[in-house]
Amino acid sequence: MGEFTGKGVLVTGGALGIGRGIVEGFARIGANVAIADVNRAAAEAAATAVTALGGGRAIATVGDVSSAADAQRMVAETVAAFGRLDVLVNNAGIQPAQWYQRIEDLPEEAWDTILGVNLKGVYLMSRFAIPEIRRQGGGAIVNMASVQGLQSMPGVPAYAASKGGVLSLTRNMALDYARDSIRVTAICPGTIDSEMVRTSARAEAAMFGVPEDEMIRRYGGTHPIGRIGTPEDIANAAIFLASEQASFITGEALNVDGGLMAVGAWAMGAGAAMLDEKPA
Ligand code: BMA
Repeated sequence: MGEFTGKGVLVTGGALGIGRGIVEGFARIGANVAIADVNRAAAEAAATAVTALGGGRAIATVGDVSSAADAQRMVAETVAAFGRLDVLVNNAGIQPAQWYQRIEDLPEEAWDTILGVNLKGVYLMSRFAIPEIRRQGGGAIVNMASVQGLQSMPGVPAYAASKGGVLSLTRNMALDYARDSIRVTAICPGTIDSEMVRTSARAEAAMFGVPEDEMIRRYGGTHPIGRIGTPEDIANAAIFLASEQASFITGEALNVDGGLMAVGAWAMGAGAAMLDEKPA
């Protein structure tokens, strides 16, 4: 029996990609996991598949994290199903490829939508989850930021701003809830093999006239470790940060990026090709 057996975990954007990896990771170690997602079909399919793994139970709770009413209901449904909420993973995030634009061209709707999910969603879900976590005597919130919150790639102003905001909000929440025994941390993933990145790869592959897998290979080449990450890479970090082993860590962000932030801007240019040529 591990520390997460029977605990309640809520993962936003839990049906696909990084979120799905985190859901599976927690379920395998015995946690009951609520899969919060806008995509009902994907959330329900994920809940069935994850429950079949034989660890903790998974349920689907459908809604939009940028809506206060949905956020409140998704937290309530989680507590109704599991009787408790110990860990919130604010993972839901969007980087819509049709809005890869500089701010002069970026429609206001894009700004509001992206900030709504990626940043306001963290505020809303946390707002409703915190009283429930406090009721258990404490717990953890893990926010999905990005290396884009520390540097930026071109053409994603709203996304980059939202991720910088998530890092600031993480520090603030860590302070405000430290004495409630609620630790708040963030993860900055590099490029991860997720639906979000695949959509982006397809759009860029069409732009450069190369196959999608070639784009993925190129993304991998910019990471010193020589590949993009997997949802499991992020799930392992999220489980650690939520666990007792991280009991003295709060307000901190962990890069899980194959060395991308260590190499920095060098990876953008000739560096990427040089990394590719070097023996591993
Ligand atoms: C993520 C997304 C990806 C990108 C990765 C590394 O947050 O922005 O499109 O590849 O960061 O920069």
